[in-house]
Amino acid sequence: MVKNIVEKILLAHIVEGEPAKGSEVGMRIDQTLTQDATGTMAYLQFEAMRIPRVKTDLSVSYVDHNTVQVGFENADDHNYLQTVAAKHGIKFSRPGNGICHQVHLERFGKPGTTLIGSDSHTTTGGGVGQIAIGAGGLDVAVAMGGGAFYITYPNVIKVNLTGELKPWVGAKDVILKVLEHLTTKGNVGCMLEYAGPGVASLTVPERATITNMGAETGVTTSVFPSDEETKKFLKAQGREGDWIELKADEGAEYDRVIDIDLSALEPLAAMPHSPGNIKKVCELEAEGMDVDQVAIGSCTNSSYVDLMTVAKILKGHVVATSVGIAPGSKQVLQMIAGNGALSDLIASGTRILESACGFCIGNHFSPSSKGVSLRTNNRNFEGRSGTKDAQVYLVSPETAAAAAITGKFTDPRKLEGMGIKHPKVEMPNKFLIDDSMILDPVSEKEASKITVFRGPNIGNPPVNDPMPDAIEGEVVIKVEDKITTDHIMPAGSRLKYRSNIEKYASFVFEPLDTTFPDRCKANKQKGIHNIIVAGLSYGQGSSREHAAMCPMYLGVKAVIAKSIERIHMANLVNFGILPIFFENEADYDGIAQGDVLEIPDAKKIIAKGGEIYVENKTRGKRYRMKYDLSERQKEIIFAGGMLAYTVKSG
Ligand code: MIC
Ligand code: SF4
Repeated sequence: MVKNIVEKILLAHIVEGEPAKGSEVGMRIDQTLTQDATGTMAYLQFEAMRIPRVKTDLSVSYVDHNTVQVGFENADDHNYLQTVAAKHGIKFSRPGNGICHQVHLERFGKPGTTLIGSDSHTTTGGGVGQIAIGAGGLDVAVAMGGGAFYITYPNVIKVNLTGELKPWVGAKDVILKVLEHLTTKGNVGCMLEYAGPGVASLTVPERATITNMGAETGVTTSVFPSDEETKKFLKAQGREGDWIELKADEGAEYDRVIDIDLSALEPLAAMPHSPGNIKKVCELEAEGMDVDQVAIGSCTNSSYVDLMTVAKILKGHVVATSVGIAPGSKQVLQMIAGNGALSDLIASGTRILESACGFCIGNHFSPSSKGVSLRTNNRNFEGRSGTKDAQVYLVSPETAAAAAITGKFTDPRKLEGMGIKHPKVEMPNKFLIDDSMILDPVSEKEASKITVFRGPNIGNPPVNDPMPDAIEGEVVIKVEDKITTDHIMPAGSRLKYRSNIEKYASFVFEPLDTTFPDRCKANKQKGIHNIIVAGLSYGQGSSREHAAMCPMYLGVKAVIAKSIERIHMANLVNFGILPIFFENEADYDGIAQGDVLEIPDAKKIIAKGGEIYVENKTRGKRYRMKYDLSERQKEIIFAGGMLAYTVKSG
């Protein structure tokens, strides 16, 4: 059979279900990764499964999100993560070693394998030819225990690349172009496969920028072939032995093809407040906009070549605005320190930030009020930067550096006219390899000697009751289209409560309605079910399972939406919240916050696969609904969530 790359990797890993487009398949997972903000819950859930040692080929726990801090919470979490990793066979990447996706690509990503991670940008691994997928922490815990990971067998979209990038145009501009084609909604259940003669001209770190931000389209993941460039990268990382060739067979089929001519691309930007809001940088320049802040880094654009490019552009200039740079990993930071580029950056007045997520997750370096911030990361959701009215634009390192010099939105191609030549930075033939910040776990024999550290911030994962026969309750909130997990469960200054669900739950929907948690709690006490009504693409963005776990803790029993994004949908199921959809989207308009809704016999009907209706008791209306749940997912919801289900089914 003639196969594309996605099919090749998936077919070699499917352990359950039929590989038919749209149906659920379970796949074997070779590698897992977690980061600290989602990791504590993932490991608490793993511990609850009572499996002594991970069963994957490789599991790595990274600390990169909650690093800067006031108070004891983050440091306590780090201690928990380090000890739990040592005990259960997991490698531990210490704080300071870098952002999980950057470090994983450098040191562990392996073509032809499967990786899931409790972070939506795990897709970065596609740059090295992995099927790498973001998932909720509980799914990662199950995979660490040797369980399958379930996805919808995908439609595969081929992104056919021709030509070569012109100077001043970067990999970021490629993915922004893809976002212009695909937008941020309507791509659930698809995977992107890059192909065509243009692929060979992109290095692995450039490919990883593209697969990283593919997450913003809502596809399950994106993958590049594994070719001579991949071999070159792995060799430079001292891992040539991990290389295999991976290419689509001649005549392989795809569900859709998107053509992108790299030579025709121009510098692009994603405008506030969505990564899919694309405009040409030259048009924004024409508006004469002042830039208040530039932030360079994040898992999208913080590779060695990215930072060297910026350093060369800034060399000999003093920045005209506030500029922060966060190198993606210790490897990158040490290399630019060793060759003098860091010194050039410091001389230019840039503020050197830690090798961590930092500004991207909004836990420091927030812009000024209404400030225009140009950032090289992947998300510009409203308020995510920590400043509610900031205007965040997502751009390439080249465009960010141009603004750093001029203090205005500037097409980087204009720098030539200012005497700044395009710096052609090559990927090094040898990276600086030093894994001393990655701790190995102790042997199985020694594991009993390790005591897992639990600070006062670490609570037990909450448990849910089995699903009630009927759902009857109040619409506690009605939200619009494209509500992100940053709206549902804000990060930034609230991040340090990720391990303390009782506390963190008091911030659910904080950016939209601060009364939400108290209203939910009052209903819960009275035995009234809480119901969320949402528009299109509900739960976009991150993989944080807290966006399902905390609403569950507050007594939310159902989300009624026009559509729900993949990872959030899986998280709702994992925490026993029923996701159902309007058969007729116009019915959304007829429901208001405060309405009393009933889904009679919900459990019985869903078990049988029958037709389901929501009755609006307040308005005397009845709406036809649909659901898309596999038999496995139904069982999980009936049990009250994955933890209860896993324990029940042994
Ligand atoms: C993000 O970029 O939104 C995060 C923070 O990395 C999240 C994970 C989290 O919320 O902890 C993600 O992308 O999944
Ligand atoms: Fe960290 Fe930002 Fe990447 Fe999320 S998107 S993993 S917060 S750098």
